[in-house]
Amino acid sequence: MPTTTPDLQSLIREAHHVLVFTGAGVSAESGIATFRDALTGLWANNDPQQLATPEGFMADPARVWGWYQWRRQQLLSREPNPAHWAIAALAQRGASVTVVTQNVDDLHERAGSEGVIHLHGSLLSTHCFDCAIPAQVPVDPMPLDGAAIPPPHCEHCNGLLRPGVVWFGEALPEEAWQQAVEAAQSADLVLVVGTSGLVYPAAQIPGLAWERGATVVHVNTEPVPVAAEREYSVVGPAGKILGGLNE
Ligand code: BJW
Ligand code: ZN
Repeated sequence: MPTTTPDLQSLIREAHHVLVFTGAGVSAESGIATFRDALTGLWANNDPQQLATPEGFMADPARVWGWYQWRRQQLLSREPNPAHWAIAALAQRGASVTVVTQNVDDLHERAGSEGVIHLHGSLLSTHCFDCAIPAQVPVDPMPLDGAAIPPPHCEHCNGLLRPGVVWFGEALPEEAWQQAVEAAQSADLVLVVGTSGLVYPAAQIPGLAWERGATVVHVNTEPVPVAAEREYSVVGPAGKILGGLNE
């Protein structure tokens, strides 16, 4: 088991294809709550069965819609942090870079990353729960607090509109998943940034790359157990660790 800290600068310099696989931790320093952090995580105070499943939506659509509208409004007032900027800047260094994110925010895009692959959808998109046709829903002008708001109806079938995110028990978007698998198969370096790696199938992506010979580096505020050769854990906030790469 490698115990040394990897020289990230040289790993990046030598890589041909860098896959950056991100989770909620990459946006934590932008003020967006993670899911599973003990005190501040969204699931510390909310039941994911009620808020992030199709069954939860059917049981109480207004509660779920209100909660997501509040998160969407909050996202609009947040900014990319040094981790997002550093990830976008990797593409200027010569290597090809693919960003695969589990996040439903748009902070990678706002920092300048192109072609970001979203495995769990987007807080900013909306579609019909029944017919799946996309819809445009303006942001609420009034400040929200997460309280219940009845969702608007679909103009095609009168079904209820829902947020464009992937809930538990739902399939990941097919094209995004295929692109992520292909990126994992051709990457020679994977930076796994700010994810607990608990949610499947997304969590398989770093391992797929590792099986094909890639080096895997976890950047996380918590130590990540590494059982393998070519696998490292760098402990610290993503903004500090990755932001430091461009200094
Ligand atoms: C920092 C930091 C800083 C903090 N710097 N680091 C039993 C076993 C295995 C699987 C299953 C099972 N039972 C059910 C399943 C399947 C299920 C699953 O995996 N469940 C597990 C939880 C057990 N998966 C699914 O249901 C998926 N779909 C599926 O399997 O479909 C099958 C199917 C096929 C065909 C037809 C139909 C169905 C879908 C999963 C969808 C996940 N959705 C969510 C919500 C999105 C919407 C929303 O935002 O509300 O996605 S859940 C939530 O978890 C969100 C995230 O993308 C995802 C991953 O979380 P992430 O990003 O890792 O965040 P955290 O909070 O967990 O971790 C943050 C990390 O950052 C921590 O490590 C911190 O230490 C670190 N950190 N600050 C660096 N500054
Ligand atoms: Zn519809």
